[in-house]
Amino acid sequence: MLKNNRFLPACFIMILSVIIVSCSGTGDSNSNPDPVIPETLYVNIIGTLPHDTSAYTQGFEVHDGILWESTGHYGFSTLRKLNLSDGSIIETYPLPDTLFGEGITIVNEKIYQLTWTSGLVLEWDVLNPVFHVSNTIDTEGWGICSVSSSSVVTSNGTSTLSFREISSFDTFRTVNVNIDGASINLLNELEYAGGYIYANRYYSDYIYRIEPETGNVTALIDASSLLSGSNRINAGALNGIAWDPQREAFLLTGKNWPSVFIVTF
Ligand SMILES: [Ca+2]
Repeated sequence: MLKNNRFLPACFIMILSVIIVSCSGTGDSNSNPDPVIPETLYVNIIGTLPHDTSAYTQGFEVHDGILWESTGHYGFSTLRKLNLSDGSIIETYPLPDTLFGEGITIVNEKIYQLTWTSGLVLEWDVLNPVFHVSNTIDTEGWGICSVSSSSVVTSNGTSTLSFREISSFDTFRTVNVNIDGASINLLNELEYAGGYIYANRYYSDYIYRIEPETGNVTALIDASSLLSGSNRINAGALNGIAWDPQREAFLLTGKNWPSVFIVTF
């Protein structure tokens, strides 16, 4: 018995070493040289606006005092021009029944609207919203945000964000969005503000704050408090982030939500 007990510490260290090696050797954790543990932030509601509950929100962006929204579903997809002060609809621009609207972003007075599976990128003039197909992409269109006057970032429901030239929509760089090395998939609506990309994740009440250079998630924003129990009944997933520079706040909504929430994190 005494002899066996002498081996217990050595055996314990060996087993522990095997466990540590097993955990650290899994998949993506080794592929990120500088993983980050994200902080958790919470939404602070400073106001609300009404939101059309028939709007299956896919894209949300503020530009020059106007709130622009893209909605989805075949036969119901639209681009919408909304009053930033009271949330009312100024104008609705329907898409053909064959197109399923997705994310939008605005660059150089042009609105770029993704479509889900058709690969078509629609370009609208801000002052005269009539669209034409400006480009195509070879993947599903989910979310989009502009990160400079010449480039945008798109999501396609995976963990990959694609950086694209606005002129061609060709991809010149990708990042894998991750938390401490583990990939985060189902990335949806996007927004670029303060040097970070903010992303909705489909079916999640969290917004992910992402470092554009690395794909590291640096903050998890818990937005689960936005909808009360009764308001959740017919509401879909959180999906709509727009930075409002005048209010210095984010506007958040979701698919078929009754409200737009004006929040800080
Ligand atoms: Ca957005």
